[in-house]
Formats: sequence, structure tokens, C-alpha cells
Amino acid sequence: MFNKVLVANRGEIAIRVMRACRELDIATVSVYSEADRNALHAKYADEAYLIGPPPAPQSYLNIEAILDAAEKSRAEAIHPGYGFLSENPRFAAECERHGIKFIGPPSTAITKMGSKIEARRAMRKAGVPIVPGSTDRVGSVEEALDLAMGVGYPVVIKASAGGGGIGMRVARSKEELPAVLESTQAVAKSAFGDSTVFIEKYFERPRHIEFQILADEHGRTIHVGERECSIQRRHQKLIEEMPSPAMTPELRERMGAIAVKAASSIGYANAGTVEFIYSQGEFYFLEMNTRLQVEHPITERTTGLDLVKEQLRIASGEDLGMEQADIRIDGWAMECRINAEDPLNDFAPSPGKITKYRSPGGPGIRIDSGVRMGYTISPYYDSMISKLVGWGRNRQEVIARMRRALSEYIIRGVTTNIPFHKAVMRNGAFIRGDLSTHFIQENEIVATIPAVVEADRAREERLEEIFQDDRKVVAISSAVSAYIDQEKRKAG
Ligand code: MV4
Repeated sequence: MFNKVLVANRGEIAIRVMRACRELDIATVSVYSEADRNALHAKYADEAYLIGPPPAPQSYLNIEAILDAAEKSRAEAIHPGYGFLSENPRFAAECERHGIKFIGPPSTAITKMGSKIEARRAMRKAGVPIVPGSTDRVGSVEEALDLAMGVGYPVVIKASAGGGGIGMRVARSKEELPAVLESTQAVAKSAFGDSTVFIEKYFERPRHIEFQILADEHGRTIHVGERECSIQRRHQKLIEEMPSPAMTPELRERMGAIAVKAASSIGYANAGTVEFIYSQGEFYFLEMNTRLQVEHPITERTTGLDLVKEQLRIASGEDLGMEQADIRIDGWAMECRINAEDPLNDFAPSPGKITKYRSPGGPGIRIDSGVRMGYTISPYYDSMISKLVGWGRNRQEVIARMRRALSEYIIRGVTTNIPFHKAVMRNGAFIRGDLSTHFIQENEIVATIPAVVEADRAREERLEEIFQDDRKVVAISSAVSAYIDQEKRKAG
């Protein structure tokens, strides 16, 4: 096992990774930008290195500065977290070139899955079902019209260098197709510097179901179950759960086996996620995320695994100490992403200083967070405050726990999406498990927020009174220390 690991990330995920390191007795190194001098992740680590100014391209995306910190600290390995450099094949390759282990898959696997066209080709060859459409670039309107005729409208044009929903546009008829093709190519060119696009049949109301896989560096690959991530807005996931309400043991076995095949066919190692679209009993490969994901805790809660520890063990060359038959799913887990954003103002970001902060606890509740009272959420980075993760023996119990925990959560100074989560946890379609990627609009969740907030108001106000007492304590203790200082000065 490694003696020292650098975490090339910030916020809750940097702390999450360092917690696993500490449990394994691995020394930790963090990197931080000028905006994060007082951030928890910088303080949690055994050593911390300033890597640049607040904008990410000059700090958390600055490969040279990060490798420099790794060399200065003599870290043996780098964990990239999610986002930032986690799916950058050049970074993975540079780490290896410097003799530093990249805690993730081989750079070749990142490159292959980074090109959506190449991924589709590789998956077709491996016998993984892909969404009907092209496995070559679509170069002309004629080609696009031909392909669309073959799969039937609506179709979606996607950027090969895209992913996560960026650079995709839907054409509903042959009349629309030429303009959609042209605009997607233009967006792809400006966003990714590569205008290559492909075409797929478009599914109107799919579910998004992904499978977590683990692969060691000796050829063993297993899946550790699925996650349902249908509740999202503009490709930002907001609520995830495991198991999926759509899952059966039989379907899990079939989809899981396909996910394992997808990963092992490209020589994958470490943790990864195979995303599927699921519609009317059929499922198709969408993309593979070659990193640890934000929503990994729900898998941890239902399988009992520590996925970051597994990543560290795999990267240090150990065998997966388990096989498929060892994986058991216990109960039901859900995650609400608590963001500094205003659901009543089109989810506009709401950065600023957190003036009061009290997070829930109690049975079945886990909070992963990088903030605290007095902390300022910077406009430079994403607006996630924490992940509220709940567990229950069944879906009904976890929903009740999430409601209870959401009503205990006090965050002031910034506007949060807690009211949105409360509204979802009270929604009939959600409670029935009737989910799709259009869940939020279809169920008019935002319109139900005011009533849900009102219902919790009295309890929240009672809880909030404790902060008045806190403030008195702070005032008294600073008066006392001022008096002591004054007496000391008098005494010389
Ligand atoms: C699709 C699709 C429907 N049909 N592809 C968005 C994220 C990226 N992974 C691919 N995405 C989609 N691809 C076809 N052929 C619908 C989506 C999609 C979606 C997928 C997963 C999670 C949320 C989504 C929200 C809107 C659209």
C-alpha cells in the first residue's frame, strides 16, 4: 500500500478520499487555490500546497503545479476525485511518466471512453447493446438523413468529444435535421475543438441507470450494483438512489454482466461507471465514466464497501479480494445533493457566506461535506454544499428518513435547494417510484415548494433558536478573552 497520497481536488470529495487514506494509515497531501486557503480540505491534509489563483485552469486544472506538489511532497500516488483532471488522459499519462501512480484507469481506457464514437465501436464489437445509430462520424446532411430514416425520428445528434449531456441536440423531423446537425457541429467545435458528431435514436422518456464496476489490475472485474439517477436538471443530477425502483434481480444480473463486459473489453482497471439508458424493458450503453462518481456513497451504504479504499487497494496492485457472488445489497439508499442554488429562481447559483450551519445526523444518515459555519461558497467552483445520504431497510423507510433529515438541516446565509428536495420527498410519483429524466418538469415539483416549506416552518424556527444561544456564547467568550488580554498587558 502507498505511504503518501496527493488528492488533486477540493471540497467534500477531497475530504472523502483523505478519510479513506487516514483509515489505511496513508499520509495525505492536499492542493489548494488562493480561494481555498481556509477550506477544510486544505486543513485536513497532513501537508498542503498552494497551486495557484482561484480560476480552476490556473489551479485545480494546472497539471504542472499539481505534479510539482506531488514531487515536492514525495507522494507516491495521486487521487483525482471527480471533475477537474479526473478524466484527462494526458494527466493520467503524465502522472505515470513522473513515476506517480494515477489512482484510476489506464490513460488508454480514458481516451477510448472519451471519444463517444470510439466507445460505441468498442462496445458493439464487445457485444454490448448500444443505442441504434451511427458508429462513424456523420459528415453530411445526406448521411444524417439516411441514418435517421434507418432508426426513425426523433433522433439526437451528439458530439463525439462530448458527454454528460453537453453537445447533444434533438431533431424531431427530417425538416429539422439539417439545422440541428449544423448547430451541434458548431457547438462541438467551440466547446471541444472537435466538430465530430454522430447520430442516435432519441428516447423520449428514459430512465438513467448506471452500474458501478470495480476491476483490479490482474483481470478481475465485478459490478457492485446499479444506481438510478433519473432525477436531474440540465444534466445535473439532484437525487440518486440504489437500488433502482425499476430493477429486478434478473435484470440486475443481465445489465451487470453487460457492464462487466463493457469494462473488461477495454482493459479497464479501478472504479468506473457504465451508464445505460433504460426504456420499456430495453437497455442500451450510453457512456462510461472513468472516475469515482459524486453519488458513490449510496453504493457504499447498500453494499457495505468503501469504494475509495477499494480504489487505493487496486491502484497499489492488490487483487480484488471478492467475487461477484460476494456482493450483497442491503436495504435502500438515497442521496440528495444540497446545492447553494435557488430552486424558486430557476436554480440560479447562490454563492456567499454560510452564517449558520447545522447538519442532521441520527439513524441512517451520512453527510459528506466540505463546508462549515462561516465558510464562504466561492463562485469559482461548483455550488454543492454537501451530500445528504440516507439509508433504510426499504424505500419507504429511507424516504421518511430523508424527510426527517431535510427538516433538521439548517443552512443560512445562502439560498439552498433543500426545499426542492423536501418537495420531491413528498411527491406522489416519486413515492411510487415513477421516475424518468423529465421527472422535475412532468411533476411540476417547483410549484409545490412553497407549501412544503410552510409545513416545516414552525419546527424549523424552534430549531433555529439554538443559534441565538450560540451567538451569546461567542460574545461572552470574546469579552472574556479581551479582558484577559487587557490584564496581561497591564501586568507587562
Ligand atoms: C440520450 C437520451 C435519449 N436518447 N441519448 C444525457 C447525458 C448523456 N450521458 C446522454 N444523455 C442522454 N442521451 C439518446 N439516444 C437522453 C439523455 C438524457 C439524459 C441521460 C441521462 C441522464 C439524464 C438525462 C437527461 C436528459 C437527456
